[in-house]
Amino acid sequence: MPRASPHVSRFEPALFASQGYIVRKGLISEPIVAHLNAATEKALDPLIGPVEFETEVGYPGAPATRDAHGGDTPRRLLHAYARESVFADLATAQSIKDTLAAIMGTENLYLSQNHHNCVMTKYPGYSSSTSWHQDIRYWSFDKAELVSIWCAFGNETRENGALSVIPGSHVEDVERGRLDRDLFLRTDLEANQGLLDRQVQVELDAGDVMFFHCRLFHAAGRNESDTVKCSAVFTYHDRDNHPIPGTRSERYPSIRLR
Ligand SMILES: O=C(O)CCC(=O)C(=O)O
Repeated sequence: MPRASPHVSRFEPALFASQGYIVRKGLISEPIVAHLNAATEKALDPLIGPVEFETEVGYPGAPATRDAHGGDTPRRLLHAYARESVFADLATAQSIKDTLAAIMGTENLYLSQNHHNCVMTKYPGYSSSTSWHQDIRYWSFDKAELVSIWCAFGNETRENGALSVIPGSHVEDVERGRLDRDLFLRTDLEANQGLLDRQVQVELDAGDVMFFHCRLFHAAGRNESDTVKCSAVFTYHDRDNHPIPGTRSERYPSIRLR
């Protein structure tokens, strides 16, 4: 039984169970956010790898090739945990751990180093939009029971490409045929309109952290503002939920949260 924590209200686990996400406002303090932004700026100019470029995902709006105008636009600064201690400290912060323990119902928590574990960068002009999907498409684990955090380093609005979510979609049974080849929700199908009608925009302020279930459908638009939007994303699982051997989810060992 997870211990009671001053960081978590008693309503949040129930809210997470029904919605598939919660937002903890101002969980990360202003000085830490300033430090996260400074470390991110340092990693962006000159660009420090490993990086995923917009061209690699090929989502709507992404430049077609690395030679194209904007082709060198980063989408993710990968391996955030290993970059600078400020990122590792965020990923393992007590307030994050307490919230995860409350909503996942366990103290035996592990941070995956495989996929996510990044700073998402969304650039004006060259960023892509991300269609409706569940993050479980990236993962190969015994159970579809992983939780990610999304920590905003600045304000996230519809204009600069904030996330939208479909509350409660993490418990929906969505047949394979309702998803496309790449496991995005097919917006052309009548069968999906009811789900899509439930979408809500999640606007965040700097230091807010969204916790979301790996089966929650979410999407995001392009950045139509004139400044880059940055946010850290980390994913956690419980000790008894193992990555499938030989898959990308098993490539690097998970880090135990102490
Ligand atoms: O900011 C975005 O475009 C959304 C990213 C996202 O949902 C993902 O990479 O799983």
